[in-house]
Amino acid sequence: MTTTPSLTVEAEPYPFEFSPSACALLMIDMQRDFLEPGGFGEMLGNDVLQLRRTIEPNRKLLKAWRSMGCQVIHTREGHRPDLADLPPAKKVRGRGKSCIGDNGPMGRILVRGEAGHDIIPEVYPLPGEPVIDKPGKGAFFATDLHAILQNRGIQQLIVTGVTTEVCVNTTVREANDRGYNCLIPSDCVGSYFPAFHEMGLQMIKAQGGIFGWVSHSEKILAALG
Ligand code: C5J
Repeated sequence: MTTTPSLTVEAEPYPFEFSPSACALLMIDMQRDFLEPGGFGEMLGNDVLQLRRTIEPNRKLLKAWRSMGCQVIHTREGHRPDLADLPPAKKVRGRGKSCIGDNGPMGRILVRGEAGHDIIPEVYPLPGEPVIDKPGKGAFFATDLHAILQNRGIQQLIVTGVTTEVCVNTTVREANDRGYNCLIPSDCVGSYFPAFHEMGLQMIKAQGGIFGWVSHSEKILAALG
C-alpha cells in the first residue's frame, strides 16, 4: 500500500492525526461467548446487550476500513485444548461453578476451536486478516502481534471490541508502552458494567491522553470521507 496522507479525527483530549496506511483497526475479542445470548458471558449473569450495542458501529467501521484497503487485525481470548497455556491462577479465579476449559453453553469455555470462542458473524475476519489468539487479557502478551505490526509498518491503532476495562484497556496500555498511538471509538467498545466502561475511557484520555485518544466511530467515518 502507498503511504496515505495524514487525516485528523476529532477526539479527546485533542485531535488524533493518523495515516491510514500506518494505522491498523485492532478488533478485540468480538467472540460469541462474550457477546451472544446463551454464551458464557450471559451464563455468568451478565447483560450481553451492553456489549451487543457495539456490533453495528463496529460493522460499519470495519466495512469502511476494509473498503480503503487498510489493515484489520482481530483477536480472540482463549486457550489450547490441552490448557497447557492456562495459568492455574486464571483457571480458578472467581471460584465459579464453571471455569475455563469446562463444558459451557457453546462448547468448552474459552478453548480454541470451540463455537463460543469464535468471532461473531457480523464482524467475521476475511481471509488474509490476521487473527491473534491470545491467552491473556492484553493482545501483546505471548502473541506475535507486535512483530506483525512492525513488519507492516503500523504505528497507530484504532482499538475496538470488548470489554472496555479489561481486554481493550490492557491492550491499549501494552500498545502505548510499545510506542503505538491508540484511538478508541467509544461506541465500538463495551463493558457489561456501564460505570466501568465510562471510567475505562476516562482513564485512557486523562492527563493529556496518558494512554491514548477517545472518539466516536461517526467521527472516524467523517475523517475517512
Ligand atoms: C475480555 C474478559 N475480552 N472480560 N475478557 O475483556 O474476560
